Formats: sequence, structure tokens, C-alpha cells
Amino acid sequence: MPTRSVSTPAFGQADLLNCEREQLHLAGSIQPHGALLLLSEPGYTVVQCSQNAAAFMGIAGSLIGRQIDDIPGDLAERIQPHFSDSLHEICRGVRCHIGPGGRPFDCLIHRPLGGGLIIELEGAGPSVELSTTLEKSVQAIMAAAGLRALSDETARIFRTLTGYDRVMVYRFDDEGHGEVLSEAKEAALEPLLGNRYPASDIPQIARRLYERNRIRVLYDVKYRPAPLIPALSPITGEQLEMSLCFLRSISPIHVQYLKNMGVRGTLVVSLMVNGKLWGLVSCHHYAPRFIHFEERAVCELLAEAVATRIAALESFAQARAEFSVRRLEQRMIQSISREGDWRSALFDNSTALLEPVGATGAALLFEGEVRTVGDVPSTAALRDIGRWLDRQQPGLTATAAFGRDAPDFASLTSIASGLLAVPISTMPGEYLVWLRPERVRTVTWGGNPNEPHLMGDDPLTLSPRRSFAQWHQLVEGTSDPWGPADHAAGRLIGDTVTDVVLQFRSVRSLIAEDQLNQVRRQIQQSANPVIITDPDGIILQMNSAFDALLPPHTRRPSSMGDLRTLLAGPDDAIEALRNLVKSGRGWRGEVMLDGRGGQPTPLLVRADPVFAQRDRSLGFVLMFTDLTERQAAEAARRRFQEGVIEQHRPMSGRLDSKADLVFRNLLGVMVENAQLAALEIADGVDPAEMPHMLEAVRASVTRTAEMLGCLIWHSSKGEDG
Ligand code: BLA
Repeated sequence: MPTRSVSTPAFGQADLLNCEREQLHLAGSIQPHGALLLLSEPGYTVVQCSQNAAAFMGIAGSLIGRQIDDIPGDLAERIQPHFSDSLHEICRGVRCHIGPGGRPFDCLIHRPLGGGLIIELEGAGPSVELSTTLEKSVQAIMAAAGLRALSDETARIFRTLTGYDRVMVYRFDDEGHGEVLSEAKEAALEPLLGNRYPASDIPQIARRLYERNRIRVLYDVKYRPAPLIPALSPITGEQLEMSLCFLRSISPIHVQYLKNMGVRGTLVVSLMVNGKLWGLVSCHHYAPRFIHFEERAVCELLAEAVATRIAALESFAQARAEFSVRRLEQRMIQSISREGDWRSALFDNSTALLEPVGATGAALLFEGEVRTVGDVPSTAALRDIGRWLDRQQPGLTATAAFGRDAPDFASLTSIASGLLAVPISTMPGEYLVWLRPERVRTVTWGGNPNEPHLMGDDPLTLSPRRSFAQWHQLVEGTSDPWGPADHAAGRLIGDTVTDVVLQFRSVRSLIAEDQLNQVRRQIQQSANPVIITDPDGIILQMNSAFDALLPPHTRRPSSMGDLRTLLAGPDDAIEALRNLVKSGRGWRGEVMLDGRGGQPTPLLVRADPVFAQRDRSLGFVLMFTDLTERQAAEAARRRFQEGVIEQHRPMSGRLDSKADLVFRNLLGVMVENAQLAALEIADGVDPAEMPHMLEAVRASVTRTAEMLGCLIWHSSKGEDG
């Protein structure tokens, strides 16, 4: 592909590399089957005209500088009533008579950008019998039940009306390429029906022009342009802006193109559907041909009717799709209330999802699951497609050559050459995807599109496409293209499912919220102190059992950091808690909390990180056990053990050695028994109760020892006595 020149070529100076920007509206000349005058305003004096103007009008001498009133005939009188009209977008046509003989002319007036009033004159044409011509044609247009029938009817009507040798309805696709959709022609002519022509045949700048100026006539490709005199408009000092001039000279490149085609005269009417250039009615004649103002006006009106009908047919298809999507929506809503899920409604009837977009397979990628209907590739491939879609522009994705656009998927060509996808939520990887199979077909181009033009030195001999011999292209790896109606249906289903998903998730959120509240309440009421934090250590919940450990009027901690400031040590435990969030690893140990009454409370801490799937951290759970009682119990147990024997020594001192030995042995057994009981008590009972119970055991041991002492003392005395 040669690099395009960045210049903006003047009219007639373009070559095949920069013709996209040829300044068509500054043509500087006209086709000489008419004449052009530029009048100043106010004053209405001729300041610029086509070189042929005086001769064409049958007036002697120069026209420049003449007041409109000075032109013999009724021109001034006929156009004056329209001076107050806007005339910026639509030309006004009037019949007038000019010159000594009062020759009749059709006169078109409009105001160009930059000011002044342009008058274009052409020989007066016959009146058209409007009512019959228009009425019958419009009725036929309105009766067309489908696009194909409408297009055929349009070609027929225009051929009858205009008498051109060949009339084609030419439609643009999304990429700007054109296709001859219908054709009405002289029998002997070679058919062009079905031929495709590359987008480059009609430059963008020309397309934009044709959106404003809806009908163009090229009278004879062999015309000699009549230049404007002077070359620049005295009103603006620049070239005259000729977008709406029906006499405007045609680009030499296009004239050459037509010559190559063997065409002599053309009439082209724009078909504007929904504000866009949808296509053209393109008429060819093999001899010079002209159609008059009134006939052109009828053509323009009919084109308007055809375009309106196209819009209606397209929206009819859309309305039908809308209807089936509404039904689908109803079923999804019902399915939510019946089964708690909407997905089955999409899949329980295979046509409901496939038919509106004309697909052969579809897949739903939602919450990591893949559901399918019809012909689809493997689940793994569909997941890959989901990831590929995540990388595309947001919104609808459509391609009829998926394997070409995304070579990683070339192996899916047979079932997935066509892909249409819409997101169904704002989450990545959640899509509805439709597929179409490959359709190998032959496209017939009007000439080889790969060699659209041939280069030469002289712009006038540069030849856009010298040969129009049919060129057949075997197109592989593509599906039937997704049309605007498919896009609309896809979008509609996507929007509907998005709404349903949102509703579904809202309901779930409500249920989850309720469950969460219940769980929160349970934690709140639990007797065990608990703190729950997020992954950054921000406290999400701290229950009342923990709260009760804090001294009154302490500011409640809102983060793990705050919590640490409430600890009195030990340092290594505080350090371990500091590292908890960073390391994400669990920890257990003991800390001292600045507690009630200024007394530090010993706490056993179990801190555990919590993970969702794929190591995503949810946060931490910190469980606390108040060790105050346990430690008191432990101390009591130790006290008990150490105290019990020593306590009874003095008594045994009063015994003789033999009795003392007996006492010791017996007391040993009793103490051992009591110690065992104490151990069991320490392990089994509530630590709060333990000191008290140990005290009871200790009291009982003391009593036992005393009694034992008495008994032994008594018996040893008895022996002695
Ligand atoms: C204009 N080219 C056009 C027009 C058509 C075509 C219909 C509009 C003419 C009008 O509205 O009056 C092409 N005509 C076709 C095709 C068929 C047909 C495809 O009948 C098929 C049956 N043209 C080229 C290349 C260039 C080019 C390569 O092929 C430029 C590099 C230029 N085409 C070109 C220009 C115009 C044009 C500049 C504007 C003509 C004008 O309005 O002045």
C-alpha cells in the first residue's frame, strides 16, 4: 500500500493517492449544459459567472457588474420573492424567461457558504405529471414487504422515470464497500448485479458531499468545463463554495473512471437512511443524457420515500427482535422467582437465544460458569474467548472474520467465523456470545479490488480501474456478516440480561445482607472476645465481650495499630502483632492488655488470616481468651501443692519417730489423693471456681491431717501408756 500524501489537493489536481481529500466543492468550473451567476447581496449585482453564461442566456456583452434588474426578461421578478428564504441547504427552483426572445429557463437559486446568491440556469424542461407518477411509485415503494423487493422496485421505478440505460441500487456495507443490490437495464447490457466495488471507488469527501447534495447529474463525460470568471469569488476573495451547485464540475478522476466503464452520462441519487448515506441509486447512460429540474425533484422525493421505507423495514426487523427479547426477559424474571435462577430461561428453548440474532451457537459466560446452546467450541476455548473479549473495546464486539481478527482462534473457523458478543455485567469475563459458522462464498468484484487503480504521470490519464472485468474472489474464514438488525438484537438481549443480572445480584445482595446481619449479631453476643479485621488490619467488627475487657472511657481501637497501643507487652508479642498484616501469617501467644482498674489483663491471642479462593486475603480473625482466672487458678494450685505438707509439719514434730513415720506415710497417701483431686479440679472446672474448690480441698486436707495427727498421737501415747 503506497503511503498517502498528506496534502489537500485542489479540485482536478488530485492523484490516486490523495483523491480522498480532493476539494470537490471548490470545482471552479461547471458543466456547460447550464450557466452560473454569483450575485452580491444586497445589491444583487453579478460579481462572478461561468464563462459560458452570457452566450447560454442569449445576452450580448459581459454580465459582470450588471444588476439583476438589468437582465432582460423576468429573472429578477421571479427570484425576488425568494430573497427572504434561507436557501442555505435547499435550492429553490423557478421558471423564468431571459433575453430578447424570452427563452424559458429553469432557474435554481441558493446561498453558498461565504455569502452571495448563486443562480444556476438550465433549459426549461417539460412539466412532470406529478400526481400519477409520484402516487403510483410511492404506493409501490410502500407495498414492498422486504428489502430485496423494495430495492428491485426502486431500480424499476427509476428506470421508467428517467429512461437511463442502466439503473442500479447500490448499497454500502459497514466498511464502505458497495454492492449492486438491484439492477434494471437495457437487455443487451452486461449485468453488474451482485458485483462488489471497493470503498476506495467513492472517496469519503465525496460521500460527505452527497449527504448534503442529494442528486447529481453528469450530462456527458466528454464535456469541456466552463470556468468561473473571475476565478475567485469577489465576495470572499476565495474559490466559490459549490457544494450545492447542480452544475458543479465532476472530479476528472471519476470522469476517467466512467470513461473506462464505457459510460457517457450519469444520474446519481443519495439514499439517506437514519441520517447516514446508506447507498445510492446510480444510473448510467451510454449517450449524453440530461434530466430536468422537475424530474430531478421527483427523483429526490422518491429517494426520500425509498429511504423512509428502508428505515421502516429495518426497524420492523428490529421490532420483531424486540418482541422476542421482551418475551425472553419475562421468562427470565419468572425463572428467578420459580427456580432462583434466570439462566435456565435462556437455555431451555434453543431458538429463543439464537433466532433474534440469526446465530447457530451461543454461550453465556457468567460467574466463572459456561453454558451453551447450539454449535459451539469447547468450554476452554469459550473461556479464552471471554479473556479475548476483556481486551477489546467495551460494548458490543462483532466480526464476521473472527479467525482473521484474532489468529489465536483460527482453528475455530468452521463453527466460529462469525462472533457477536455483548457484556452482561461490569465484571470481566461475563458475556453473551453468539457464533456463526464459516460460509465459503464467491464475491464478484467489478474489477480486481487489489489493483484498484493504475498509475500514470498526468492526473487526467491516471486511470481508476482500467478493467472492469469481473474478478471472482473466493472468500474463506468468514461468516455471513452481522447486519444492523443483528447488532440491535444482540445489544437488546445484552441490555436485558444485564438488567436481569443486576436484579438477580441485588436480590442476592439483600439475602446476603440479612445473613450477614444475623451472623454479626451472633458474634456480637458471643461471650468470647473476638475482633475481625480487613486485609489491611482495619477493624470491621469488635464484639462486646472484647469491649468489656477494655478500661471504661478508652477510645475503641479502629485498627490493629490502635489495638497495639492498648497493650502493655510483652514486646515480642507486640512485634508479632505488628508483623501480622505484613506477613499474612497466623500467630498465637500471650499479651497484656491495659485492663480495667489499671490492672493489665493477660490475654491469649489466636490471630488467623482468612483467604478467599486464589489466595485473595479477606482479612484476619483474632480470638482472645482472658487468662486472668486461669493464671489465678494456676497460682492457687501451686500454692496448694507447696503449702499442704509444710503446713502440717509442726504437728508431726510432737510425735516420736515411729509414729511420725506412720503419720508421714498416711498423710502422704492422703495428700497424694488430694493432689490428684486438685489436678482434676484444675483441669476440669471453670477456672473461676478453681481457687475456691482448691481452698475447700486444702481445708479438708488440713482437717484430715489434724485428725490423723490426733489419732496417731493418741495411739502412740496409748502404746506408751
Ligand atoms: C465518485 N464513484 C463516485 C461516484 C460513484 C462512484 C457512484 C459518485 C458519483 C456521483 O454521485 O455523481 C463509483 N460508480 C461507482 C461504482 C459504480 C458506479 C463503484 O457506477 C459501480 C457500478 N474513484 C476511484 C478511485 C478514486 C475515485 C480509485 O475508483 C480516487 C483515487 C475518485 N470517485 C472518485 C471521486 C468521486 C467519485 C473523486 C467524486 C466525483 C465528484 O462528485 O466530483
